[in-house]
Formats: sequence, C-alpha cells, structure tokens
Amino acid sequence: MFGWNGKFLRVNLDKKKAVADRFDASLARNYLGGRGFAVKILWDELKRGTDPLSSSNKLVFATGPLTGFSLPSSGKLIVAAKSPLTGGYGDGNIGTHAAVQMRKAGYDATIIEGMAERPEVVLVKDKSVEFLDGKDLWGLNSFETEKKLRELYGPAAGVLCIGPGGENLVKFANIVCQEGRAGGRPGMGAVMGYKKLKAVVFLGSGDLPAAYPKDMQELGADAYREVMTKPNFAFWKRQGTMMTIEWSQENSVLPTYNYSEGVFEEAEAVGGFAMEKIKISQRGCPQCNMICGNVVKDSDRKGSELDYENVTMLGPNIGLGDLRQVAALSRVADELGLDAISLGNVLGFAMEASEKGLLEEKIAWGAFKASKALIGDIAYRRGLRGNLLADGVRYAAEKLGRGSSRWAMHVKGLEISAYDCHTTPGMALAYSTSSIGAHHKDAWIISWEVKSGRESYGEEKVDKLIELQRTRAGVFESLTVCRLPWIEVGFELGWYPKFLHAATGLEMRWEDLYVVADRIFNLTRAFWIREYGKKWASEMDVPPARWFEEPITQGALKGAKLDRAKYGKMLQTYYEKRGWDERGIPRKTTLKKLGLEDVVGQLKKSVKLSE
Ligand code: PTT
Ligand code: SF4
Repeated sequence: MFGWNGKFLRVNLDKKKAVADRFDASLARNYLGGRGFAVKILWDELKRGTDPLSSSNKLVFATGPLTGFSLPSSGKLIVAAKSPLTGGYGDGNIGTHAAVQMRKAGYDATIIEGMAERPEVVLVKDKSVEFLDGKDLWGLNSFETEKKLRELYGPAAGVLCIGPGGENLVKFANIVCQEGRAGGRPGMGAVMGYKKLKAVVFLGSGDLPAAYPKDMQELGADAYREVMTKPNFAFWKRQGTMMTIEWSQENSVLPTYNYSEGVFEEAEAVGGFAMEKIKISQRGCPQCNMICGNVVKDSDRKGSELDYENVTMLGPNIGLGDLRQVAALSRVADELGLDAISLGNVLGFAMEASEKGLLEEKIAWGAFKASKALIGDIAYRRGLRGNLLADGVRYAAEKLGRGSSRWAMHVKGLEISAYDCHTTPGMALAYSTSSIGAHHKDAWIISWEVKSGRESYGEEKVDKLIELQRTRAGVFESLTVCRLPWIEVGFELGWYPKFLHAATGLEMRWEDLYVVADRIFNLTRAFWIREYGKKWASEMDVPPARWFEEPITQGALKGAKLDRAKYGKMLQTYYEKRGWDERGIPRKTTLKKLGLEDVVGQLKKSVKLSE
C-alpha cells in the first residue's frame, strides 16, 4: 500500500497496552482517511447508546493519505468520538505537528480506548508507546501543559492536550495545540478528559510511502509556488480569516446580540483592518505557506491568535466592540480548552436570558470582566450558572424554559458558527444538515448565496449545497488537508487528484471522490439515526425559531427573516436529491448503492427504513 501506512495504533488506557492493527487496502480506497476512517471506526466499534462520557466511547485521531507530504497545507488531522454535546457523531479538524509526527511514526490513525485510573500522558515514539504519569500536568492550562511537554520532548514533538475545560467535562471542551490551533467543537476535549488523558505526544522518524516519490516532490514544489502566485495571497497573509468580518457586516450576516441582528455598530473596531494595526506576529499549521494565524497583544498584554469565528462570537455576538478585550477572551478560551464558537454562543444566551429576567445572577451585553469571570466558572463548572452553561445552550434552555429554546442558537445540540441566517436560507440548510450539528465546515454556501440570490429557496441552492458538502465534508475532511488554499486564494481543485495519485498510485477523478464523499456522508447520517432511533424526525434538520419568527431590525435588510414553509419545502428537495425519505433517513437503495449493505441491517433495528 502506498500513501497510507496501512496501520492504526490502538491504545487501551485500561490495560495500558498498545497494538498496531493493519487495515485493508479496500478500507483506504472506500473511506480515504480522516473523517472517513473516523466515522467507519466509530460506526463499527461503538454499540448503539454508548454513553459519550464513559470508558466505552472511543477517541480517534485520524490523518489522510496526503498528511505530512510536502504539499500545501497538509498538516491536519481529524479528532472524532461520539459527542457528549449532541449525542451524535462529532469531530473537528486541527492543524498540528501531531498529524505529521503520527504519520512519520507509521500510523494513519490512533484509536484511544478505555480510561485511565489516574491522569496520564501517552507518548508515541515510532514503534514504542509509553503511558506516563500526568498528575503534575492535570490542572494546568493547555499552554502550560504543552510548554512542559515540549521542554521534555523537543520543539518537533506533536502535542495534543486538554485544558481545565476538558478535565471538568465541559460539553464543548476541545483539544488544543500550538497555542492557537484547536479542534473538536462537539466536546472532544470532554471525551479526552473523561478518559483522564491529559495529552498525547507523537514523535516519528520514518519516511512516508509515496507511490511516485519523484512526482510527489515536483508536484509539491509546483503547488507551493502556485499558491503564492494567486492574486489574493498577499491580502490573505495580511488578514487571514479576519477579512471576513467586514464582509459579514456589509452583507448583514454578522451574528450580533445572540443572533438577533446581522450587523454590529462597532464592527469596524473588531474587523480585519483593526486587527492589522495591533498584529505582532503570524503563525499557523505545519506544511503551510499561507499561514493565517494572526497574533495580537490582548488587553492582558499577552499574545492571542485571532480568527473570524472567535472574534465574531466573543465580540459582536456578545455586544463587545474592543478587539483587545475580545482577543483576551479568545486566549482564555484556548488556555482553558473551550470551543470559542460555543462559548460565544452560551455567553450571548446568558446575556439575553439575564436581560429577560431568566437568570438570577445578571450579566450585561458587552461586559468584559463579567464575561471573563463567567468563562472561568464554566470551565471549572463553578456555581449554578457556570454549571448550567457548561452543558451548552440546548441543555440550558431546557432547564430555564420560558420559551428560551426559541433563541437557544444550536442545531442538534451544537451551537451555531458565526453566520447569521435571517437572510440566507441556503446557509441555514447547510447548518441544519451538517454532519456534526451547526458547523460551517461542511458547506460554506453563504458567499455563493449572497452573490447569486439570497432570497431564493430554489433547487439550484440545494444542488450547490450538495456539491459543497461533497467537496468539503467528504473530500477535504477525508484527505484531511486544509481547504483554505482552495476557498480563500483560489488554488484549483484539479491539483488534489494529482496529489492523491502521486501518493497512492490511485487514479481517482473528482466524480470518483464524490462517491466516497457520499458514502461517508450517509454513514455519518446513519450514525446519528442509530443513536436517536425513534426520536429522529425531520425537525432535527431545522434551525432555531428565532430566524423564522423575529426579523432583524437593523441594516440594509431590516425586516428580513426566514420563511418556514419555504424552508420545509427546500429541506424535502434536499432529502430527495440525497436519496433520503421524508424524515431525512437514507433509503435502503441509497445505502446499498454506496456499498453500505451492512448498515441497512443495523439501522433497521433503530428505525423503519424506506425502500
Ligand atoms: C473549527 C472552529 C473554527 S473554524 C474556529 S476559527 W475558523 C474556531 N477556532 C477556535 C480556536 O482557535 N480556539 C478555540 N478555543 N476554539 C475555537 N473554536 C473554533 O473552531 C482552523 C482553520 C480555520 S480557522 C478554519 S475556518 C478552517 N477549518 C478547516 C476545516 O474544518 N477543515 C479543513 N479541511 N480545513 C480547514 N481549514 C481551516 O482551519 P473544529 P485549526 Mg479547528 C484558536 O477545529 O472543531 O473543526 O472547529 O483547527 O488548526 O485551528 O485551524 O474562522
Ligand atoms: Fe492552517 Fe491557515 Fe495554513 Fe490552513 S491556511 S493550513 S488553517 S495556517
């Protein structure tokens, strides 16, 4: 087998044992890697109804066949498990040295099973796996933890760790590395914390097996050069994802005051140009020549790395317009290992709940100090309010009642990313049908939608959504390379089949890759349905009531809101095109066409399947 190492490392924390499992070439061809491997492993190995916070859940770190080769932006991995936040399939994508080091150590994925009795660190060094005492690290924040591990294992070590958020089982705790790379929004940090696994360290010294090493070398060099010739490259290096703040404001989609508005009166003060004025350095993921992490000095005089999502959710969405203060909240989120999107969401929810008299302890819009203190309470589950919010907005709304679920901004339990959808039905559908709950990663249709007619609920939008889901959720998440060279600077999609051929020897065109993408997407859907069983209904693919019921009151699109009947029709069109029935459940014929016959047998035990 070329491209892949052909081995998964299976680490059992109960038994303190690790074994390398060989996998078959057909698994690699059918699922590629990353999300494909992760969902296949979790589908095959987890029993229906597994408690996400139990030793039976498994945590998977999975790379793809391009990871670690000298190719643009190929230093990423997927972290996945059954999510404690949503109860469905959960994953995240992290740019990290761990991705490269794991591949060089000879593995394509690492599967963590069981749970340790005491805090532990797992050290993978080529063929050797050590289980180290992690008690001195338990309680440290993610930056301190990584610093200590780097002192021991050197600057090249790939470290993935959790902060206090993961230790205290905050349901949106994530996994952090390199002081500003973080992933696993649906509580992957809590799964790691439950397992008492403070960190995993990878060190590898092997070579990656390419089918055509010379082609690979030449393609890589050409591709890096090509990225730099793109017209948007220079501006991207200046602002990275932060350039999107001004775009969102101009187009009335910037989440503001808990997604009640799409424009923010202080947007300019937290935008890309404001960031440029206080930027002190730049950093990013391994293997990347368009690094996009903008580091600024925050209001605590510490370095903080900013991205569009973090700034929007911890700025406009909570009514805070001071960029240095927003940066401080974002850094604290990284240190504590909390997903910044969900965090901005729960803070916005708490502020609205407080304004409406649903919370005894008040917190005002834009209150910086109080927000910082509340973030600490959430991470350590301190007090009634901290503990309530640590379980996410779906749970908090269930507890608080009084109609708050209408403005608890989530889909299937995962808090919504940083685009308001009062005026963009296509993006609302993208959130609602995403593989992990309301995340933009599967399909960022909003930029196309704004250009090509945002008011439409038509078939062309559904087609575009499916095409994007295939490309992004399927192919990019499984090749496990960064999609930003393609989206942000226009690096052409035609390069990727060539990379895949040089790495693996396989001739796969985009149409072939889309079949793999559909297989992965349907298996992910099956995972959710197996878990939810008879509770599954098409309402699970519908965004929060706020966007249908409360029009925005500011900006050029004042008065706009979503139309529920038209949305329902668009959802049914989407189901039909996907080969799903009116409940959004894959039909038997669809599953069989994708080679998922065994899934039919299993799903039948949870729900009645349509032909
Ligand atoms: C991702 C989500 C995003 S998406 C952002 S900013 W973005 C937030 N970043 C957080 C952070 O930082 N710290 C923190 N404590 N929480 C955070 N939560 C949010 O997590 C990220 C980049 C970005 S920056 C994006 S869009 C792209 N995402 C990719 C993807 O999903 N797939 C892919 N093949 N390529 C991608 N490239 C880009 O990667 P999740 P990273 Mg991230 C500090 O984790 O769970 O997937 O959620 O990984 O290495 O930081 O790169 O405007
Ligand atoms: Fe990482 Fe940014 Fe480079 Fe993508 S473009 S690999 S997110 S540094």
